[in-house]
Amino acid sequence: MTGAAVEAHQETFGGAPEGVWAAPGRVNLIGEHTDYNEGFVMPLALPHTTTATVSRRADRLLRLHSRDMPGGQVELRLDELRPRSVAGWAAYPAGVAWALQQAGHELTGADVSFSSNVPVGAGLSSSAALEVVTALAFSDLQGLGLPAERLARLSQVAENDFVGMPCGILDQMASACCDAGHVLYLDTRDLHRRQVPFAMALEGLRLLVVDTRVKHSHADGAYAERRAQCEAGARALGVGYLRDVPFEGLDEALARLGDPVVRRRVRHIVTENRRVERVIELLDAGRAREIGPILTEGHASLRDDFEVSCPELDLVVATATGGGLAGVLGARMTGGGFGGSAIVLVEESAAETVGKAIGDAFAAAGHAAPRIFEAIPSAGAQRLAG
Ligand code: GAF
Repeated sequence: MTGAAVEAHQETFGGAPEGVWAAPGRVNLIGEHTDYNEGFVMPLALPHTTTATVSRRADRLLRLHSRDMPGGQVELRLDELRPRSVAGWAAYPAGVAWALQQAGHELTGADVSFSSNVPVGAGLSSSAALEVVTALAFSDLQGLGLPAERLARLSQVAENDFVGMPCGILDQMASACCDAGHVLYLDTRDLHRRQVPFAMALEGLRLLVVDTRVKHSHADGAYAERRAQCEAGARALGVGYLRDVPFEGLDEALARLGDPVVRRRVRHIVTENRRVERVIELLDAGRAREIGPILTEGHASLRDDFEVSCPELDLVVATATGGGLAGVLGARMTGGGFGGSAIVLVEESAAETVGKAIGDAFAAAGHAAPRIFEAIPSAGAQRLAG
């Protein structure tokens, strides 16, 4: 991939790049919609990455090219970047350049060529991969030496303030900070984190990703609405964030909420944080097989209380966990929802049968065939060459 990326850079910009960087997509094992409530998440990086070949320029121009996106080269002036001034995929790297400058870091300009095999629109953080690879490359090339969590934070600022999507920090931290063979246990309040061994193959397990290939059009608006509902819940309960509502005090908290929708949203967040704690306890105790039912419970909460699932995601989970298949430990949607991907934890010996059953169920329901692959916990963002 590196050789082809270097060649593409040369063809596009007429000179060799100074380096090649990569940042991965992710799945989240558990802890969904908790990040903007200052709660807990547990992602793992995928082997799928976005690479960037970069060479510096001295004239404060940013020339961006993607081998996967139509439309050719995008040329921008660093001094003219303004929130929401760039459309399409280029908004993500441009937003990172803008966020770095807003934070007081000097950029001189750059030629950047991107290439990616992270599925786009699949809820697997292709946007975060694009942001984080840009942040790391610019930090390295401009000698900024920014630590991984700072790269993640600036990438989130780019997405929140430049692109205009009010996401939390789950995806950017996953792409910047994951380690191969591990899940990342992250407290989004202070970004305290711990790498937790997750060598499924050694335990005879497989984590399947099922990309439903659907993305419902209302996803962005509905995400912002969920966030606002959580903030309303926190205000009504007199806490800064829903993270501060203890699981033990949940019933009492729910009884104080008049709005049934807000009540459901609060219940999801508080129980989801508890589920992350239960999963981490089991993984720490070397009992990975037992996390399955907690994943499935998490799906029900996202479907019924948080209302961010969709028929295709529910079909994956129902088919996998409905009782007819041996070797399924648990399943849930992963990421923001309203389409995108689900994960299914299975015994290695059952992986093929389960994948086929899900494919058959999609065909029977008249849905396009899902894309199914194994989630191999992989490395976070890194410099590949140069
Ligand atoms: C999306 C967002 F970008 C994340 O910040 C997170 O909230 C996730 O949905 C849900 O857990 O991926």
